[in-house]
Amino acid sequence: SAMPVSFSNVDTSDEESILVIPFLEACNNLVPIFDKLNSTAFSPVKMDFCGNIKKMHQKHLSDPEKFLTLQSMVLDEVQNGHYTHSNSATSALLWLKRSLEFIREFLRECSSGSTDMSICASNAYSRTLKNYHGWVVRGVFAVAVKALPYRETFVSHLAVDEKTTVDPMSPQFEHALLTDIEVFVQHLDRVLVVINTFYIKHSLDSAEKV
Ligand code: EIS
Repeated sequence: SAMPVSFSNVDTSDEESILVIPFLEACNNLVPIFDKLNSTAFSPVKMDFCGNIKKMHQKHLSDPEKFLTLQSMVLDEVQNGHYTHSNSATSALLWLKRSLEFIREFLRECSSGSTDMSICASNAYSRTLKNYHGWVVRGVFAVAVKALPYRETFVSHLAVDEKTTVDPMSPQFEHALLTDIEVFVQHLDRVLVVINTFYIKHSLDSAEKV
């Protein structure tokens, strides 16, 4: 298999209850990719992404039975008025969902022909995170995007089993990769639709820039 990560374990059959742990595990599975990119340009991105995961995990641990689902954590904060705090689980999930939207669009770009990773990332960025970034953070993105490796290097980082010798240039690997990306994007999209619908329903999204 070519992709290490999957949101296939995140059940959305009940739209009001996405379990916290499988969701955070799926997010955590993405982190080794940042490590393999092995560049200081990605460390602010990784810190932010991991910070969101950590905040949500802490909220869950504060009462694991009460906070079994993402929605229960957010609704608890909506009820006590804490959802606008920048330290809230509501804010952490808002930013996590935006990062995941970026990843979804990035993978769509990668599988739709373009082999230039910077172009893929810039197109994905314009459709997602850029709308919430002021010029300073847009500059951070511009630096990170220049540090992206060539496609062959990048896709070899997506290979699950490092012990198997993968030749990222082989047609077999390319085929497996595209299939796995498609499945990954389908599951991620399904989860994002539910979270987005929930955020819209409770007016929790915001157009404010950082
Ligand atoms: C939020 O950050 C916090 O997340 C949130 C709370 O503190 C809130 C308060 O306003 O701020 O300022 C951050 C924002 N986070 C807002 C920016 C950080 C640096 C972002 C740099 C630009 C993005 C570059 C994208 C990277 C391109 C290359 C990637 C190629 C693959 C497998 C790789 C996946 C990459 C995923 C990209 C994730 C981007 C994450 C940026 C999120 C962001 O914009 S709270 O914290 O509520 O938990 O307290």
